[in-house]
Amino acid sequence: MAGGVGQYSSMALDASGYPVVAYYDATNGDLKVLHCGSADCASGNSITSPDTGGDIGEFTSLKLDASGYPLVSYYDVTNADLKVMHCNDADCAGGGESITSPDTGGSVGKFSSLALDVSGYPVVSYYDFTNYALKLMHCNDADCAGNDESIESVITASLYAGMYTSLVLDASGYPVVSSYNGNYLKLLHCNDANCAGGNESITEPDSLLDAGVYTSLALDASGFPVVSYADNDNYDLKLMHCNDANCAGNDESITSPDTTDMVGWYTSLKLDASGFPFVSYYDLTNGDLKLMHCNDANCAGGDETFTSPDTDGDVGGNTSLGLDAGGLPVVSYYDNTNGDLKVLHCAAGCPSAPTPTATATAIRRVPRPATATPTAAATQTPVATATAAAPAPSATPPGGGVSAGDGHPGGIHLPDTGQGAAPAGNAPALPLALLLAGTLAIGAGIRLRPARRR
Ligand SMILES: [Ca+2]
Ligand SMILES: [Ca+2]
Ligand SMILES: [Ca+2]
Ligand SMILES: [Ca+2]
Repeated sequence: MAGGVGQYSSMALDASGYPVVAYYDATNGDLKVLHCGSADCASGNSITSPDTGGDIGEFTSLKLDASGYPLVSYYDVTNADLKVMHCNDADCAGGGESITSPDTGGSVGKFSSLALDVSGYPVVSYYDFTNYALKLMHCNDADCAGNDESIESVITASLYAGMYTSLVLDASGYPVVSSYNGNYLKLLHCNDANCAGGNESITEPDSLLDAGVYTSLALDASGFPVVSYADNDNYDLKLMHCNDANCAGNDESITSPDTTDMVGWYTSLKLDASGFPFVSYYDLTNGDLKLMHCNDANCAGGDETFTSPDTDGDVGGNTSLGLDAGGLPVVSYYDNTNGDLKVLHCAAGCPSAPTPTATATAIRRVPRPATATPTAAATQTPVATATAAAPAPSATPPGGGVSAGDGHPGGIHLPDTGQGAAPAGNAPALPLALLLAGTLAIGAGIRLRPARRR
């Protein structure tokens, strides 16, 4: 197991636009939660380890409830179970969080994706490794407590069904899930809130073999799916925009907007106010975080905007993207060189709507204190701040970070640094194991080409 903290990050922005990030502490095998004290995580950050039982915390997916309290789905490595945590405060601090294991049947819970229904009850898609199925859980309470949730095996017909799930609820509260079945991209649209009855719509809208890993799903204003994913045949970023709610008819718009080098892992997708995709992802060749902002709803025309806002070492794993109130991107991701969680808040220069402005950067390192106990909340302040040639605050775009000038557009912060970098040479022997791990072999994995499978 690689050391470090920050893998499997999943981020949401609170009502003030401050990032809240769930992630995995590989050094201690714990789930951690960062709640930033500012929009750029520059000060007042809270870092907690609310669940330290066994080796837990992979494959996190985080949403905030109506009170701003985190709900997180994640994987219990020790017991091979799905877990759900519902915090009773905005920081998951002080103990008393609800932590349940609502599905313990077989090896379940990898690749989880969480949404909340109109009552605030969790809906989670995830992978059943024992039965090679995509499962859908709909809880009948806000904590997924009582061992009485609705759990359905929805896609079971294909080998490895249910990897890389990304879940969104449609306007009726019915789940829509993108996933990968080991060969192809799958799009599930359920006709009820529980995906029950064995009568859901399941399509295979991209006929390209080995395209469909690292999916991230959003719905456009019509409820039609938009999905970013990686093409592991050509190692390109792909973008699908469906022309119907089910991605049916084999007539969707599918583009490969970034074909430079080997790119496209760890995608995270959001739509801007115009419905144009923003995608964060990993550049395998260069070990960089990349951002794409499309100038149309289909990312068509070969004229999208690309930036590499962080090229410092091998960075960009497990990206999770948000857009602030000004439409500017905020990204949590993993620094594989240093084994750290990083958060980028683009002040300017990142692909932003409507107009990128001057290059501006702030980099702060906020080391985790060596004395921190696993269960204690730690309020932290930056110990080093880089500021230079900062434009006037009034010139900073809405939600923009502090500005400085070392060439990186945007504010990059390290809210949680691990105790040592991930070891080199951790590439698994089997490419599929690489895919199942979901997070390994950043950089080192560029020569690992998943075998074609039929
Ligand atoms: Ca229940
Ligand atoms: Ca149904
Ligand atoms: Ca269609
Ligand atoms: Ca375009």
